[in-house]
Amino acid sequence: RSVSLIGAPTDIGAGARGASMGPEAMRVANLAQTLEGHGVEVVDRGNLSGPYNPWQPPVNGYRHLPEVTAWNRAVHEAVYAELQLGRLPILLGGDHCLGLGSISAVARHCREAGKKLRVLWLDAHADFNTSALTPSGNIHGMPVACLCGFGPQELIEIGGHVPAISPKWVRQIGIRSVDEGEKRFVHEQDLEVFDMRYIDEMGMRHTMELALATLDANTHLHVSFDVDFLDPEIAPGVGTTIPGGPTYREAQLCMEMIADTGRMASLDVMELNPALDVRNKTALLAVDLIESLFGKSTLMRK
Ligand code: DIR
Ligand code: MN
Ligand code: MN
Ligand code: MN
Repeated sequence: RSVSLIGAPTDIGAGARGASMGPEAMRVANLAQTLEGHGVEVVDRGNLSGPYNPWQPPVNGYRHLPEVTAWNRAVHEAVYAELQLGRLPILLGGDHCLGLGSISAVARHCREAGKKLRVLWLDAHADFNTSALTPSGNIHGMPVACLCGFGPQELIEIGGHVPAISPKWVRQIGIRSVDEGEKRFVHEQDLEVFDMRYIDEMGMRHTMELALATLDANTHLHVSFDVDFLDPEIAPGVGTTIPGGPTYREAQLCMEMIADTGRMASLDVMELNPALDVRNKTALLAVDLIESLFGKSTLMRK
C-alpha cells in the first residue's frame, strides 16, 4: 500500500487557535516512520498553504468563509490528485472544516471510478450545523451538512457535484455534543448516528459491526477522524474536549475493526491542537491508533 501525507496547517474553521500546528506534531510523533514499519510505502507531500487566520466574528452566520473556501479548494485538489495516482491520502489537519475538501475529493473520485462510498465520521460532534443553526459560526461545525448539500454555494460546490454525498453514506460514531437546532436537523436528514449512549449500551464491537455492515469489494471506505472523538483523559490536545468519549481500548477496537475490512482508502486526522497538548501525547496516541488502522494487532488473527 502507498500512502501520501498531506499537511493542512490551519485553524481557519475552529473556535480555538492551534490546530494549525497539527501536521507538524504528527510528523514529530513519527507517523511516517511508524507506518513504514508496517510495510506501508509513505511519501510526505509536505504542507499545503492558504490564507492566514484573521480571527474575525461571524458574517451572515459564518466565520472566515472566504478563507475556509480557499483552504478547502487546496485540500480538494491535493486529495483528488493522490486518489488519481492510486495512492491512499492521509490528510493531516488542521481543523475539521477541511473534511469538506477531502471528502468532496473522495466522492468525486468514486463517482468517476464507479465506486460506492462509505464515510465513517469519528467525532464527539455531529458537525451538521448550518448558518441558521450554528451557535458559533465556526465552520468546523458544518462540514457534514455542507457535504450533504446544506451550506453556502461556494462550499457545497467544491467537488463539482451538489450534493457531494448522501447522508445515507455516512455513519457517525462517538457523538456526544450536538447543538439544539443541529439535533433536529440530524433527525430530519436521518443521519445514522452511533452516539455514546449507543456505544455504552451495545458496546463498540456491535457498533462497529453495524457501521461497517454491507461494505463490498466495490466500496471506498473513508475515515474522518476528529481527535476529539477520544476521551479527553487520554487525548487532551484538542480545541473542544467533551468528556465521556471512547476509552483507549474502545478506540483501538474501533480502529482494528476498520482495518479488518481492508476497505479503508482515505483518511483524515483532524483537530489535533498541540497548543493544548501535554508533551505531544495526543499526537503519539493518534499515531498509535493510525497504526491499528493500518493493521497493527497484538497477534495474527484470522
Ligand atoms: C459546535 C462545535 N457544535 C459548533 N463543533 C465542533 O460550534 O458548531 N467542535 N465541531 O469540534
Ligand atoms: Mn481508487
Ligand atoms: Mn469534527
Ligand atoms: Mn469534534
